Amino acid sequence: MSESIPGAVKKAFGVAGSSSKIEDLQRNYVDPSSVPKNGYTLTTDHGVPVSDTDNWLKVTDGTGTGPSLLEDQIAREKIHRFDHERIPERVVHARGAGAHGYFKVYDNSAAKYTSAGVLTDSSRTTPVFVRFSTVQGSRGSADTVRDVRGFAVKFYTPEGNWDIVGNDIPIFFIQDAMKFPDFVHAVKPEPHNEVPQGQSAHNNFWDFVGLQPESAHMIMWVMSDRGIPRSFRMMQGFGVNTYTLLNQKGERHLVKFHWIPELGVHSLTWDEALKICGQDPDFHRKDLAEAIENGAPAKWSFGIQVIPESQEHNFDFDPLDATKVWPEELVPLQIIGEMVLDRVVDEYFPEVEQVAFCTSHVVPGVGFSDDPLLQGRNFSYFDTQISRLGINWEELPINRPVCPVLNTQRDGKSRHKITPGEINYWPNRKGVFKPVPKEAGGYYEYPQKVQGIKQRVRGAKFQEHFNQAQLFYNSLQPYEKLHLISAISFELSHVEDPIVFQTYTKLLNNIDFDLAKKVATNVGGVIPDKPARQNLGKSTPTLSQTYYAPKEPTIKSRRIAILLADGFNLLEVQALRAALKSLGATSWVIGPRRGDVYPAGQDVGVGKGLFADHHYEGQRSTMFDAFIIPSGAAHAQKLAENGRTIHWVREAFGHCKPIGAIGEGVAFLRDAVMLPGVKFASSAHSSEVTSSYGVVTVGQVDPSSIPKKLVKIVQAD
Ligand code: HDE
Repeated sequence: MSESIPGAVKKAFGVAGSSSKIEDLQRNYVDPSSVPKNGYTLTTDHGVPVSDTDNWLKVTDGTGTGPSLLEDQIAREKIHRFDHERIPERVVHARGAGAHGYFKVYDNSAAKYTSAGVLTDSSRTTPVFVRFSTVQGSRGSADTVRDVRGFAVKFYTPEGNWDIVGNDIPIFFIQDAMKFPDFVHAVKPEPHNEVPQGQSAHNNFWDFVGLQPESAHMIMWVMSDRGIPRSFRMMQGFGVNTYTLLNQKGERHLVKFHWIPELGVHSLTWDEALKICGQDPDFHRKDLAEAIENGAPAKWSFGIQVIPESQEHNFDFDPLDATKVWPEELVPLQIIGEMVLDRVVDEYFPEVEQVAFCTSHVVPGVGFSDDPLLQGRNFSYFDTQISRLGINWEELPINRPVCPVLNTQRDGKSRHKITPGEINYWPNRKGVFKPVPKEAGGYYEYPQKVQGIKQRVRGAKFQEHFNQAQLFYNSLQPYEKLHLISAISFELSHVEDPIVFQTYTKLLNNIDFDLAKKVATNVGGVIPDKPARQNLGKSTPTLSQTYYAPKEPTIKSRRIAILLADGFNLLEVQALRAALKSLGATSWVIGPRRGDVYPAGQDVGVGKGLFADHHYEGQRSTMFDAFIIPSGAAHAQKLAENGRTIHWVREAFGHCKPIGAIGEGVAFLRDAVMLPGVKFASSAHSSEVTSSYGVVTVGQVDPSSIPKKLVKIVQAD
């Protein structure tokens, strides 16, 4: 490849993040830098060279104005194409971001459960494409809203595509797929005024979930910090539904799929989430790309929880009920592999918008269960892809498998493939399109015995809705409980109809008395005088996101700001940046202007200062995980005279961010910012002071040691 090839195309043809799927996609890449053989640089869609793409054909009298002519087929083509650029957005999960990567299993330990090569063959590297999404908002909504996040993974295996269409929360709002349209209508903007966008804080949603107690457990999760993740890269993923694994011996196990992020599970604070919605609505989308492009691929370990079919009825919950978790002390999680996302997309629409997932897409060795939510999903996804993309959606580059697709299915709108030969049926005289026996790897259904009465009913254990909602609540850290109480209170405060917020505050009393009292007091609901149900006091550590902190604290891929004014200490800042880089963090200089900021003792002049990435108004403290104020008398004085920089620090402190300061930077914190509850030693050059709010101030120390101190605190965030 020549050096002149632009970045996007070079990436496409280069080795980074290459896989059989990337090579497959390259077949469709357009290389804008390669001059076509005919020498044309701009053509119509039918390849005819275009001499003017700016002026519609007109009749003029020489002045250049006059009626435009409909006969201009080149202008018409351009407008026609534009008019049809949009396709229907996804009815849910409309807003998303995606990346390419790979999946590997560590060994063949899952072979006792499944014959699927993707889960048992450790010599394989399976290409994947992952799309993360919010659920409620439309395609143009903000990333950091309170919502469930979609976590959909497409594995391109030699046995065909396998999709785990999951979420960042292990359970769901409803038990039976037939309720899905009601649920989605209730949570989406209300029909009379299309309000609200990107949130569930409204009458209809809380009306529905108040009358639908099976949602109680999911409400606890989505109102917890899980609903406002710091990053897609710091979320767990779950298949949610119960699938099955089928082994070589023909034995079947129930299974749940889990993804655990290498960086731990972290959230924004609600105040940050609200502000980022306005400051940078693409925060999560950009975070994913920024980390990958800065050499910090996103990584998850992959685990399975397995229940032998014979033990399906041994629990006090039904393992086929998607509103329940399988507590890990009852069904241990077995980590068997990992997934890495190491390559950003090159064009959003053909990759992220056109990718289409189906829960029904499984490979031999993986199957379905009678989970009534999954059964309905297996119908719904294929159906929705037809309306979004057309019946030949599986031929689109991002969706097509890396293995051959051979069958008698033909025609339909926008058929792409040309299949030579006169045979399009089976059986046929030539023996083509011959079914593959199961012994040779053909997909087959487990011979499940089914008998019974046709009825519209739910299982007996599906009727219990509060035990696990309570288990989840009890498992949270005290501060997580406070966040949850604030979140429900925020939402119910936006509910105007008293019937709705009163119903919900009553319902909460089935989960926990204290929770119900606090929320009811905040929102003017029904304050209970005694618990509606006893709190059984059960908890399990794996439900709190604090459980997933990485063994070794890390600052990798975190955004650290260095707050500067003219007159700062340059050597110190250089040492800091080098130390941050070596720990895998990115550092950003925030100064009075985007451009040169001048260190102490340095003349003002072009190229003589340190380049600031943003000015104080350009990026707020909410965009960073931690920040540092270096020393320098003039710089500290200027920061102290500026209301915005003082606000910067106070705001970050309010969000419990680690703050590092050196020398006069400490004095700025102590004298100008005046953080409540933080005690400083008397000298400006004090030794380290750490407050419970996560502030670390550092006096006369080696600046390169600060990032390591920040690591611990960022981690606890
Ligand atoms: Fe979905 N869901 N869903 N869902 N879902 C869709 O399919 C549906 C459910 C999930 O990035 C739609 O392609 C039904 C649970 C994700 O492209 C649609 C039911 C879970 C995505 C659909 C559910 C999910 C979707 C809309 C109840 C977590 C985005 C566009 C039975 C395990 C995939 C589309 C992407 C998308 C139907 C419930 C996750 C309409 C009927 C539970 C991550 O087909």
